[in-house]
Amino acid sequence: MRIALVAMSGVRVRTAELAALGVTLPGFVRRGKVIASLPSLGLLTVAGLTPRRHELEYFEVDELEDGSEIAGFDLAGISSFTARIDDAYALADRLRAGGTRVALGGLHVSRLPGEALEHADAVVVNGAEGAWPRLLEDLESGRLQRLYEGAADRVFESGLYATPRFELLQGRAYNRFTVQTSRGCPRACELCAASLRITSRFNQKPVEKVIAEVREARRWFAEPFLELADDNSFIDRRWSRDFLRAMAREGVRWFTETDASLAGDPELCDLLAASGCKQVLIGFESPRQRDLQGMDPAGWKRLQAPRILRAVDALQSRGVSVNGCFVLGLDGQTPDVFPELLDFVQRSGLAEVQYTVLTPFPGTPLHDRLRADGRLLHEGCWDRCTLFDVNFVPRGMTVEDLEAGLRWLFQETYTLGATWRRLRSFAERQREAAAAAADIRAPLQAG
Ligand code: B12
Repeated sequence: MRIALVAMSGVRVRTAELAALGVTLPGFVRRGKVIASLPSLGLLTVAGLTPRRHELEYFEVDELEDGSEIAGFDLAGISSFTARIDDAYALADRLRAGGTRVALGGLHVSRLPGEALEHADAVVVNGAEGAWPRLLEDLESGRLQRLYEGAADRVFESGLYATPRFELLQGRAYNRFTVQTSRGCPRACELCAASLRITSRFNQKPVEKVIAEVREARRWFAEPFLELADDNSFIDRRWSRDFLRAMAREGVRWFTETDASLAGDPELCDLLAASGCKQVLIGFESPRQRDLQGMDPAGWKRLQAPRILRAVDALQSRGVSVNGCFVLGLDGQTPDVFPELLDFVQRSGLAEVQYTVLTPFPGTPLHDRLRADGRLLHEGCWDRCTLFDVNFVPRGMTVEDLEAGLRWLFQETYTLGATWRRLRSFAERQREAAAAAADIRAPLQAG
């Protein structure tokens, strides 16, 4: 069969004032460009699970005029997050009208398969592992089912998992690629739409498998920057040490998402710096404990709040920059949060900062709670799930306060001067830390 794999790429913001700010503020534009240039690891994984007798082609939706380029295919597999699911459905409708069968997969449709089935011949929920090969067999033999349930557990085990097919990206201008080392996060924060919602437990890939994938990807990219497509990379400390030692030998520059707990482990921080890790993104959510009430079942994030400055320092003093993420619109927040947060960010020395709006993604406990309380503004308007558009009634301020506060924070934080000051101050620390990291790396590379 000829199969098209279509990634719903690009990042969108709906609110006009924010979209306008997005193209004028240097610090914002810079980050936007960086993140917009990632291929879809979900689809490359789907490709890996496709028997070689089938012919595959990879498309980024933003490179298409109207979808008519996807012609002569027996099947189109479309992957989308929530923010662009409406575009995915519209494309699926067009393709089906033209006679192409369509299968939809990914985080959004895994939560709402009924909605997705209105636009697809088949929907895959959970991971493609354990489902996609069956779907292809059924389609070939004329017995395509409507719903396929993929594995939600042990996804990385042989027999279920397949290495992503990075070679499909050949000839494309990506400067970054992703590799996944784990799926899920046990913290289970109320707002998080990450993959624990499609996995029944935390899944960890063996270190050798990760390194084999990094090497495979590097065959197709000249000087690549690696992003780990994880929800929280360093949950398992023994695995983390082995992984970081192995990465030090690969000589790759890389980035990942983690929680703040690794900062309390000096050996892990040293290994992180020596491993080539350039930046970690940490969802601190708020520096104020009162904002974090009920964030996660164990109250873990709340306990971390007073330790943020120490955590940032532990990592940045070793030359690993921290991208600190903060959420606005939490129930404990009143309008005084905006100046307080700005003051905190300025004192923190954070090299990068990201502010997002509390967002009720489908399938999250947050979505269900806000819905039950009648606090959702435009229910089912998924194109508002951008992390920047307000789609709920905040408790401690008005919607207008929240929107204005967010814009004000952007204007204060992402000017050329402020961005430059943050990066320059981190660059100094990075220079100071370089020698220490090299000393730790040398024996690891020799061994
Ligand atoms: C890398 C990443 C990005 C990259 C994506 C690059 C790309 N082209 O895919 C970039 C930086 C561009 C990005 C952008 C955004 N992201 Co993002 N991102 C991630 C991250 C960290 C990893 C995604 C990943 O590669 N996972 C690994 C793959 C293997 O998993 P997967 O995609 O789920 O695919 C598996 C299954 O879902 C299924 N599957 C997926 N697609 C298909 C298709 C078919 C046909 C089949 C059969 C199966 C199938 O099979 C795959 C293998 O098992 C996730 C966190 C996470 N846990 O996923 C957040 C995450 C996906 N992002 C999120 C968000 C909110 C965004 C933005 C809206 C933020 C913004 N405004 O900038 C945008 C949305 C852009 C858009 N076009 O919609 C949310 C999404 C929540 C949601 N329900 O939509 C997540 C979950 C983070 C979070 N915790 O909230 N992101």
